[in-house]
Amino acid sequence: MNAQMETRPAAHAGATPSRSARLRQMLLSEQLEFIMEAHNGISARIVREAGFKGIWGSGLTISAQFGVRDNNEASWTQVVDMLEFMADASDLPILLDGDTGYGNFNNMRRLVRKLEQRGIAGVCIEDKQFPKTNSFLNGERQPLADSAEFAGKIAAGKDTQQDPNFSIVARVEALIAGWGMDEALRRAEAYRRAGADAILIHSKLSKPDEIVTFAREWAGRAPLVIVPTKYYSTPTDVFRKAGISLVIWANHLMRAATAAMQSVAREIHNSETLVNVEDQVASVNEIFRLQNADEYEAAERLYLAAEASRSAVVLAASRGRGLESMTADRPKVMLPIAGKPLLRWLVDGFKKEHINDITVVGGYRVDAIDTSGIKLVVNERYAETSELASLACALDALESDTVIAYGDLIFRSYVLRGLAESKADFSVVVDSSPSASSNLTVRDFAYCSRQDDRGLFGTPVLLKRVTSGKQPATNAQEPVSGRWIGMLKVSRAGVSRLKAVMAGLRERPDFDRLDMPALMNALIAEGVNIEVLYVHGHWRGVNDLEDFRQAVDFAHAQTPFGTSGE
Ligand code: SPV
Ligand code: MG
Repeated sequence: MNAQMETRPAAHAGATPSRSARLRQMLLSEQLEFIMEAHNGISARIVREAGFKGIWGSGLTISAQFGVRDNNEASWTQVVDMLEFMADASDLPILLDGDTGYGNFNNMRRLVRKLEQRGIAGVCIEDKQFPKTNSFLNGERQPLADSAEFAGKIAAGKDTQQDPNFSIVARVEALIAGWGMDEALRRAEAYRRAGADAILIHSKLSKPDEIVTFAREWAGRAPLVIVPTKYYSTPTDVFRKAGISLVIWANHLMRAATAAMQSVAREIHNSETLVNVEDQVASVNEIFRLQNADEYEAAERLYLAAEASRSAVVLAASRGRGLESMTADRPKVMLPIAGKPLLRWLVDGFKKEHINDITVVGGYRVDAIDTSGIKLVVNERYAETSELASLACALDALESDTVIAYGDLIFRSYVLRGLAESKADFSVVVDSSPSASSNLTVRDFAYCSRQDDRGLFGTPVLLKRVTSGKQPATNAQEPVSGRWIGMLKVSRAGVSRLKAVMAGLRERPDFDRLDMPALMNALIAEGVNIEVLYVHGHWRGVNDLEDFRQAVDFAHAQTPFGTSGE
């Protein structure tokens, strides 16, 4: 009526044997083997790291970690869900303590199917009645199952399993319930005949006498499994000599954790400080390690590369010429605009575009810069240097897609989004609105390969040069195309080119005076294409009091309900 008892694990040559094959091998091996209790994912991993070859999915300790009794108070699906975490956390074979099989032969069939689906290597069922009680609680009062009915349950399980190596261990409770040795042997033989792969003979005596006698009478008819919780002081060699196959250390991680938790909880409660326990508990890093946090980081680098590697450099070292009256105690980027500092507008804008790695180069009153959410580097020589000296302070850390921006910008979000999404190695935003280039007090005029006729959609436009200082007299041959707004995007591939050009510029005696236009012009001179994204307004830079006033108006227009602007 049942499937033939497998005697050889079906392992594939060369491959690691399956979990079920490994458990079967432990049952069949000549030497005494050991498995250790686990009750959740982390304890399963700890069992593996200690060197054990298998796990006991203890009914007692899985119940206990849920905070319920070992009386089938946790449902069998809750147990199986926990086993899945345990199997994921450790590649060891798990032998589930399946209590009574959670019902009759039919429940057993479903249990075996579900355990196989979740990679569990075997199940042990005991010949008591559902719902069971732990064997060490009033054992004599516990009714045993009818042995024929229980044999049918074993057979049903064996007939259901798909994997020939899945093991069913039959646990004999006759000694626990006080039914005597003969009944124990009779039941064990009935279960062996029904197809059990091994017999667990349980005893609650403090000496191993019962199990040694049983093993002698049993005489190796099938592998024997024991749980020496009560006869713990027995030298392990006694089990070896008795011919036991597998020892289950059934509850010791739960008991160890419980003692440690009680003592630490008490200590922290009483002392109202962590200082006394810090060296006695596992470090947070150890918990991360057991959770395999490193693997997550590696996967993040692999799969979130595009998102994770966007960065920005913000040039914010200057006090701000023309704004001296407002910048005695702070750099320009910390001036409040509609309720928050200029720099925060910029940082928030970057974060909205998933640019989270933001390096701000400070200089003047760097102490006043709000550093939340940014990395701050300092251009110590800010007073006698210009923009490229500040950029150089952040250059070494650059390796991903990077937006280099002036610190005094506010803009509509599409302006940055377009730049961040540009596929070109180098790209800039140029404002082609007439007002942008008509103010001759400003700087950074851009000359491009085509003027913005606002119908350029899809046609690439390249930057030819950018002038710092005042706009030269209008030249009919080369009209100004607009104003560079102060944002340069460099792709990951372009970063090494940028570094090489910067290295060349650093050789120049006037490096300390060079600004961003000088960098872009040097890139162009080296044959680099800088793509232009035209916008038509929708941004403000703050260079003087008038800019500041306009930026405040602009910022108010960007806030949903028009903040007070304080
Ligand atoms: C368990 O670990 O849940 C067991 C072993 O069944 S014992 O608690 O000894 O019954
Ligand atoms: Mg149990």
